[in-house]
Amino acid sequence: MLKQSRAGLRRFNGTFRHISATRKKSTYRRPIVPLRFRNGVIGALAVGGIVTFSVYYTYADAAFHRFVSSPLVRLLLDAECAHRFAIEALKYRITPWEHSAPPPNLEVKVFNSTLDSPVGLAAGFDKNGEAIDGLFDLGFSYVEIGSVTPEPQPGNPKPRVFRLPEDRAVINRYGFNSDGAVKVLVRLRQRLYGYYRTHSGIMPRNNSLRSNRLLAVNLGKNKTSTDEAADYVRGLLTLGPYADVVVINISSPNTPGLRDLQNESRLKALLDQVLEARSQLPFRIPLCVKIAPDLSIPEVESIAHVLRSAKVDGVIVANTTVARPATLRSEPDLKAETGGLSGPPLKEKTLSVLRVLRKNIGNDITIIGCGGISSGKDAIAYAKAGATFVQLYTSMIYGGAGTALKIRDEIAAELNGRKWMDIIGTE
Ligand SMILES: Cc1cc2nc3c(=O)[nH]c(=O)nc-3n(C[C@H](O)[C@H](O)[C@H](O)COP(=O)(O)O)c2cc1C
Ligand SMILES: *[C@@H]1O[C@H](CO)[C@@H](O)[C@H](O)[C@H]1NC(C)=O
Ligand SMILES: *[C@@H]1O[C@H](CO)[C@@H](O)[C@H](O)[C@H]1NC(C)=O
Ligand SMILES: *[C@@H]1O[C@H](CO)[C@@H](O)[C@H](O)[C@H]1NC(C)=O
Ligand SMILES: *[C@@H]1O[C@H](CO)[C@@H](O)[C@H](O)[C@H]1NC(C)=O
Ligand SMILES: *[C@@H]1O[C@H](CO)[C@@H](O)[C@H](O)[C@H]1NC(C)=O
Ligand SMILES: CC(=O)N[C@H]1CO[C@H](CO)[C@@H](O)[C@@H]1O
Repeated sequence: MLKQSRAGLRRFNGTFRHISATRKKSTYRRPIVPLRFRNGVIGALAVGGIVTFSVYYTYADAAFHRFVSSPLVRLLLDAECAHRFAIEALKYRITPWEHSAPPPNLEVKVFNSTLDSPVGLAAGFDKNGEAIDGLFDLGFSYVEIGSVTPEPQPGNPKPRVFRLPEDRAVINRYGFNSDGAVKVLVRLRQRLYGYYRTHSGIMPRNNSLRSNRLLAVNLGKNKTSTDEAADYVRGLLTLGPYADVVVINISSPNTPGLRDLQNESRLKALLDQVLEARSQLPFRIPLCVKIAPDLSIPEVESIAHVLRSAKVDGVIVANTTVARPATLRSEPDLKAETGGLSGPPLKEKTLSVLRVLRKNIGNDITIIGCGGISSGKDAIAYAKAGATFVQLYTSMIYGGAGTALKIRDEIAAELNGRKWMDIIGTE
């Protein structure tokens, strides 16, 4: 039957017969030894290629990560899946790492500690403390996990994160999805036990478990909570012992009521309660406050006044913005999504809030710059405006795994031998 139909096909299509005949002929003629030899060469080249590529892959600043893997992830996955994928990859350490230490002129003295570079990761990327070591490996000198809420909560319905590629920006309304403080506590303790096991019971001097690096925990409040101070106190007492810095949030458009905290008397009462709780911890842990960029000059002045009198250790300027700058180039539908906007369109606004704050808050309180930083020049602009070091998030969404190192190298090039500490507040 089959033979018959094949013959029919041959009769029907002369070209087919011709091709199959040539193919058969050439295969028969190929001598067996050169074929093996050829396969051996191909095999050796393939193994060599895989080994070379594997080594190349481990370099976080390799062009591959910036121009191939990161765009590919953005092409294939929506914003939240890409985020989840990145966390999983960092958790299982299949991500690249830094192969050289930063130059000594990038050192930052802050919170009675030293950071080996001024480039940190902002809150919201590793919300549940799953990928801390992978993130330090990427070259961040400071990693802020969270926001962690006291109880687990799911956040807003999906979709809740949107990329605005034309603006290299992001809009998110995650709404503080969190595993909750207890689960994060378990992860932080497991990480610490891992350190004890591999370092024969040596007590680490800090919770980053790295030389000249700091681990911060950003605390949030539950959506349904009626007492934000109680939520922050609970977070501080639970997670504070496992952090080098604690950050509390006094701005959020997605958590009802949080923006109201940016009011002098309520803010003072909140900070007093949190600082009182801090005194119960065995170590004095630096406490920072994170503010929104959507503040008028009088509001910033009043916040500066409260933070100064409460004696917080630092201020992170700033969170995402609820505003939509006129310069946005993305489609109207996309721009209109509810949520906080992050990335370069935020930078000028944040810088101007930072300048007003710096002028009003005195020199004892550290300012950490955050918002739209995607180059060494941006980081230096923040330092000149008064930031002791900087954090980023959105530029890593577009720049991939090598972003921290790229910015670190660009800062070193811009500084041209000067010390980072010498340019702070010089504008
Ligand atoms: C997807 C996403 C989630 C975020 N989640 C949090 C959060 O949980 N807590 C927080 O304090 N800030 C959060 N942020 C704000 C960032 O920490 C940062 O302040 C802001 O994005 C500005 O920096 P950037 O322009 O470098 O991203 C989030 C930002 C993004 C883009
Ligand atoms: C740094 O140390 C000094 C002196 O011990 C102390 O007064 C100050 O509060 C510390 N600062 C921080 C941020 O811990
Ligand atoms: C943090 O602790 C580790 C482990 O003890 C230590 O090597 C490192 O120098 C410490 N880093 C800072 C910034 O204190
Ligand atoms: C923490 O602050 C960030 C930014 O200010 C905000 O997005 C987030 O909702 C806050 N989280 C909580 C739980 O308050
Ligand atoms: C602070 O950041 C969080 C996370 O992006 C966001 O939900 C919140 O709206 C921001 N708060 C502002 C812009 O006041
Ligand atoms: C701040 O809050 C207090 C108490 O809720 C209120 O009386 C006061 O008017 C508020 N101030 C501003 C500037 O909103
Ligand atoms: C302390 C507190 O307010 N906890 C709340 C946190 O959020 C969950 C879920 O939204 C609530 O069930 C808790 O009561």
